[in-house]
Amino acid sequence: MEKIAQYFAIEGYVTDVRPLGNGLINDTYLVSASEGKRYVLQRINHAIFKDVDLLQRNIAYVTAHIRAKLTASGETDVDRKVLRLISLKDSQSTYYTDGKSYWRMSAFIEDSVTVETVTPESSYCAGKAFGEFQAMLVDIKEQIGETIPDFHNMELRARQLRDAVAKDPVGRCSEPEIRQFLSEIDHHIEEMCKAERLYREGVLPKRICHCDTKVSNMLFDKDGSVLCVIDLDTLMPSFIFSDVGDFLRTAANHVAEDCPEIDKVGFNMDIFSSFIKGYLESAASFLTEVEKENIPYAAALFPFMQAVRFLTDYINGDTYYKIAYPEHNLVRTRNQMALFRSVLSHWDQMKAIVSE
Ligand code: GN1
Ligand code: MG
Repeated sequence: MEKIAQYFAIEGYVTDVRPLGNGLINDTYLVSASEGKRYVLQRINHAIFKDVDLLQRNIAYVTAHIRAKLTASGETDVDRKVLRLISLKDSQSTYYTDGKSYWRMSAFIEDSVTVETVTPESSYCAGKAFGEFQAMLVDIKEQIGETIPDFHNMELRARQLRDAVAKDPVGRCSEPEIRQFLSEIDHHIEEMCKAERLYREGVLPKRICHCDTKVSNMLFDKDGSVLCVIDLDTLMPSFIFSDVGDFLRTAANHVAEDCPEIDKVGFNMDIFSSFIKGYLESAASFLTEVEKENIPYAAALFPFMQAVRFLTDYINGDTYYKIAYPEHNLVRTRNQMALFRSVLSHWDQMKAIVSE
């Protein structure tokens, strides 16, 4: 890895490389260099992100666009508010490949922290930050492609679950608990595919979204404000529900997405209301009525979709998400289904908060 890091245009030479973060898809390392600068080196999961060229182009376009906007608005701390890709020493390319693995590097953002839980204050800041992020991208001219086609398409996720059940490659579908989950999912599947229907009817737009706004993909400053959103692989056209929903799925859950103590799982309405306040303040300029009135739906959709994805992976024999123990994906499914039920129980309250 030291050798790979040296291919990038870093200042000085590499003095240390160590694992960083807890992403479920890519492998991430923190690189220290002799001139005191630090960098993030990532091996891109090429089995999942098949078009690395498109992926890196998306990130380059979006970060350049945001950088220009921040600079124009007089921002003085631009380097801590948007990622900076480091290109190779001997070319303009923003990734290195040996034909098997794909690597990229960005500048490490100093004095930033990641958190697993948020306070209502930082949730408000996160809401504002996502609204601003989407608002800044409303006028981007470059074509941003889908790095994973139909990534947050609930109809596709439902189909993938059905396919997994039909194949049942490791014989997990006969477990009574799995049968129960499948029937509960079936009960809600039609209402949860609402976004695709609204899109087909032409009343719901796609916008450039981050599509992986879980709390651990945000860098916070020491005072709790949001510095920057990281993990930009899934930047793509999607419904705004993606960013609202995935943030709430992780931030408003009382526990982590893989906490096995299911009785502790629940949806925190203080986090919901402060996030929505921040988000509606900064996104008001472009949101439509249909988008706004479906915010409670977004809050329900994401735990549901994530449960479907974890369950699909469990049935498939754990081929997609990194797992730390054999039942990890099952525990994650239990957790996300419990969160989904908790969100549904707050429906009227959520509607009241949004309209207020
Ligand atoms: C994955 O890469 P990471 O760990 O930030 C996944 C998300 C899921 C999340 C669940 C490309 O995100 O969609 O919501 O795990 N990313 C991809 O923790 O599938
Ligand atoms: Mg991540």
